[in-house]
Amino acid sequence: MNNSAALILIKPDGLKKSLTGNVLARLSETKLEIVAARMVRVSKKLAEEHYQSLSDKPFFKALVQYIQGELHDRRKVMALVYWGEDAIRKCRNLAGATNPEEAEPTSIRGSYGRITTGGIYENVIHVSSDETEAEREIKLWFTPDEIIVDLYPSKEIKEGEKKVKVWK
Ligand code: IDP
Ligand code: MG
Repeated sequence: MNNSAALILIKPDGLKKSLTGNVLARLSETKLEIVAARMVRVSKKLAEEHYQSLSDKPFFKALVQYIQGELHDRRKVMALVYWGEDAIRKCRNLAGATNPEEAEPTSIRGSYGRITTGGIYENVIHVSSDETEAEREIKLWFTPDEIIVDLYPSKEIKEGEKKVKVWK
């Protein structure tokens, strides 16, 4: 068994096109477990940190606007963590290639994605690319208490009166 976790984001174009149900139905084919889910209003800081490895690309600024929902008047994304055997590979296969025109037609991106006239790849979902990226991304989008299994080491700290868990 090679269990892994993958961060999935239903991007603002997916939400605007009412594709949430379709995307979740496709992902359920994997038989993986959803271990976290929440709607997130994406700050510029979160967007830039999420896509930090692409910061030198010419499309970076547009990409940050896209994931923040500024191009779709939907200032939110749905963030989920899928967990189980080969989660990353299975979810990326279902998502299809980054460029929706090159993605397999039956994949999520092939079915629902498009390239805008401005050249942005609107490809409906994000899926972590490998285990290192998945860990970095999941820790960015979720606190330990928002995930129902112990994926990564965490520790308790005192915040005023109450104790909260943070990533170690
Ligand atoms: P991935 O989402 O398939 O892992 P990445 O290379 O990590 O692909 O790129 C992140 C996102 O940036 C893509 O999903 C897409 O929305 C956008 N993107 C990547 N490459 C291009 C490009 O060449 N032109 C326009 N947008 C791009
Ligand atoms: Mg990527």
